[in-house]
Amino acid sequence: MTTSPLPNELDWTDLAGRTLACCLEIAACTEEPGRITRTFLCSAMRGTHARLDRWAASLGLQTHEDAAGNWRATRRSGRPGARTLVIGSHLDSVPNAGAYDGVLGVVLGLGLLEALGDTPLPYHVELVGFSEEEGVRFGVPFIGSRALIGTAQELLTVTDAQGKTVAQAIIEYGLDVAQLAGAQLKADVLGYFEMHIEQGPVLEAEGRSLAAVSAIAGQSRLNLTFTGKANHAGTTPMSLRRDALTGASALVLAAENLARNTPGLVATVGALRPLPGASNVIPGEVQLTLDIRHARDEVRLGALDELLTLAGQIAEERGLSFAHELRLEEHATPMDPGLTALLGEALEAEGHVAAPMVSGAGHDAMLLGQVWPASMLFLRSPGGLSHHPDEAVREEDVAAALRVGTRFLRRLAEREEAR
Ligand code: HGY
Ligand code: MN
Ligand code: MN
Repeated sequence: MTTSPLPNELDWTDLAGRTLACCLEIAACTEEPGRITRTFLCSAMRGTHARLDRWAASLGLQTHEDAAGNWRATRRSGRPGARTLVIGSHLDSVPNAGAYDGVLGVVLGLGLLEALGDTPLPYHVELVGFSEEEGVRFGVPFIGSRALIGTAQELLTVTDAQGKTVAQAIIEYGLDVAQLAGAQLKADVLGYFEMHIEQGPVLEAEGRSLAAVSAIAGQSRLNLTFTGKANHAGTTPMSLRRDALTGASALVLAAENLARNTPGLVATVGALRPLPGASNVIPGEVQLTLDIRHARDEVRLGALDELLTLAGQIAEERGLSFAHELRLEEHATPMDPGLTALLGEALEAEGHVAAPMVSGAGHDAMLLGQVWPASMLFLRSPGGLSHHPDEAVREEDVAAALRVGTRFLRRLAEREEAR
């Protein structure tokens, strides 16, 4: 079926247009008027789910929201003993986000199910819009996908900036936290498929619409704290200062320098907060975040070790103290070779290059890939931009993804029938 022609009566451009329109309607579901911000179990998630429900209802899909706030839609197979294919991505966003990171993968899943029409499949499809992947509200990402694989329980006591726990957030949103274990997908899963914007410059530079993903880079996310002594900015001689901000700045530049000189390594300090934060007070404390990623775990962990050692030396030289807290450690996750090969066949059947690429961004596929075979399809990011309001995706690439995804699901059906 990979090479058999796709239904040409299907208007793929129209389907792509409706996919993009749905993403833009969901972009209006935000907790910050004037910009796109949708964090874990914020009220804007209700409108997001309602919009997805409307498309799902038109396809006759049963939908529900699980106790972790994941949006779930199910397409049942008529085959006895059928396994389940999970298709998904996340519905939360970073602050002041674009309209496509995460959301596009969920809406494309609906588009694929529409393209399939009533074609019988020898497997069930579970479409999931994960409630939380970015880690913005609680500082720990992947709450939604961890609930699906049954590892979210240990997060229930993590607190947000207001001191509220994950459990309280679930209860306040109106969900039953006692049912969290029930969010775990216990079906016989044949695999996971996630479609996502690349969020980087590679596909655009290569003039490619799409690519399969070979592996997702491992990542470490930490909170760091340098502590010195606050003092008067006007009366304290430079030689007597214990300035936490200049110490932290030395580490920030060292992290950049190390990453610039280590092929494939990226290091980012995304947040830095000097305290007390007044212009005439020497910062006595600085809290900052560190995000380090690499496709090979040994390189990432070696770089992290080097920077933490350096931070201790900087603190000692400057009369500061240094502390760090590991918030996230995700190993590099290879995508399933079998599924990725089928995706490659679907790409080539549509005239695309099948050469897979590494993902520098983290995805829910990192978590599901710990339990089930996972695969990802990237769409080109114009300008290589993401986590930014100007994030975009081309309609022709969305149409291409719908065609390739449809071929992929049909190829999976062939493989399941031959089992
Ligand atoms: O940060 C990431 O890698 C993803 O966008 N959550
Ligand atoms: Mn993101
Ligand atoms: Mn994402």
